[in-house]
Amino acid sequence: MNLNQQIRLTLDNEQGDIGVVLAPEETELKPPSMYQVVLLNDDFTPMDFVVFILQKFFYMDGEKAQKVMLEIHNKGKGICGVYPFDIAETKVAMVQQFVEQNEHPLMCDLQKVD
Ligand code: TYC
Repeated sequence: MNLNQQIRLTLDNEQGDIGVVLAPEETELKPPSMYQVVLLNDDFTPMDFVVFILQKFFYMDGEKAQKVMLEIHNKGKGICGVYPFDIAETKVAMVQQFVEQNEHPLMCDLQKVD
């Protein structure tokens, strides 16, 4: 499908055309910006709880979730997934709600990918 088709708007009355508006032929199309969902380390959230979050909300298998959890634990933060803004924002909200329900201090945030 050609997304750069020319848009031509013709305004007319009974006598004929009274005006034509042409949109620019080349419209620059950019892919949407992407956002990383990140988890931050803390000293209190149980490791198993973080592994559970990575599996439940980011669909990681047990091995991958364990690896990412340890990376966060050792380096201070880690990437859970990369999504368009609306999905990243929803994931953060879902994780935050689940964390609050379980009364852990775990922090989840999003960061724009350059
Ligand atoms: N540092 C935590 C502990 O030792 C584990 C942990 C890992 C906490 C990752 C948060 O995002 C986190 N229990």
